Amino acid sequence: MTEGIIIRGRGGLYTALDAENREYVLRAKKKFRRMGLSPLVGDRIMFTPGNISDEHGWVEEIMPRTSQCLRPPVANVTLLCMVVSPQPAPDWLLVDKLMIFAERQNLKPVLIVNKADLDTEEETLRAARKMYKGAGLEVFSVSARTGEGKEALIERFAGQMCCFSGQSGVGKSTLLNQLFGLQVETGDISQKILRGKNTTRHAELFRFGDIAVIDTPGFSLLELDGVFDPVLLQDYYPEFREYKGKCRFSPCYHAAEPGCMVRMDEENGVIDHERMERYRQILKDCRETWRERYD
Ligand SMILES: Nc1nc2c(ncn2[C@@H]2O[C@H](COP(=O)(O)OP(=O)(O)OP(=O)(O)O)[C@@H](O)[C@H]2O)c(=O)[nH]1
Ligand SMILES: [Mg+2]
Ligand SMILES: [Zn+2]
Repeated sequence: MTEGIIIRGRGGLYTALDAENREYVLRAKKKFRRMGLSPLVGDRIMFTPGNISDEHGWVEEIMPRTSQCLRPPVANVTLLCMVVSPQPAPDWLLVDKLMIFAERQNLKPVLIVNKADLDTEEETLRAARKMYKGAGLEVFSVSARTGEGKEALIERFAGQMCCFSGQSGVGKSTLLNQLFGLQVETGDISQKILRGKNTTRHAELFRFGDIAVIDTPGFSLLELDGVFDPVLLQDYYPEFREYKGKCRFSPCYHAAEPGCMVRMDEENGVIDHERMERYRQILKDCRETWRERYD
């Protein structure tokens, strides 16, 4: 058996790379279906290559996953690269949700503000830095068009399994091309509604030395994965940690309770107001899902 990593999968056919970057077409053994398991892009596997005359070989084993994402469905990501741009305008609620997801999966999130060439006043970059400073989020500025800022990214990606994630049209595929000299298909942006056109249709992994990057289809709606007790939500906000046990009520949801230290610091401008507004929105949704969990 050979060791490999799945780089793409479509219609029950998977492509894997071996250590020498040779590609193999595989199918999953029946036992995986019984186990309720299907191979994902990013999975480390053991496989049998199949003979010359065979159309495909077989995925024999899937190694335990260190993390698993559902949207997009990929495995073993270590660095969740959330990409935003000035155009299409950033959806910060989506970024917040991705961060919650990253915390729940123990992934490291980083924010990439792309299209620096269009962000002439650095408006998007400054907004990002301001809102996510408290959370300690790393923020990178880059232009996939000019290549400005790409060295810092390549340095950060060393040894990581990166997953590009974000709205359609922010330039995930263009960035991949710029960073690694690829020619992945990219699309333009609808000038009328300033939105991407969902050019990338499937997750695909690319490997360069010790860096792996997964390009994924853009999306605009994200449901938080799974149902969880709303009281846990605050644990996924790194900036709330130092307030644990300091509010008058315990637990405190930092929403409308009197004597809440987080809200006090929000009023003092220590905690970002916009991020808090979105937190309250997410908390509300989270409570609804929790209430309806037995329906
Ligand atoms: N000015 C400028 N345009 C960029 C930059 N990066 C990407 N674009 C443009 O943005 C558009 C969308 O780029 P894509 O790379 O297809 O975007 P994507 O995020 O992969 O989109 P989906 O695959 O639909 O999720 C293209 O017209 C790119 O040329 C950049 O840094 N500056
Ligand atoms: Mg794309
Ligand atoms: Zn509180």
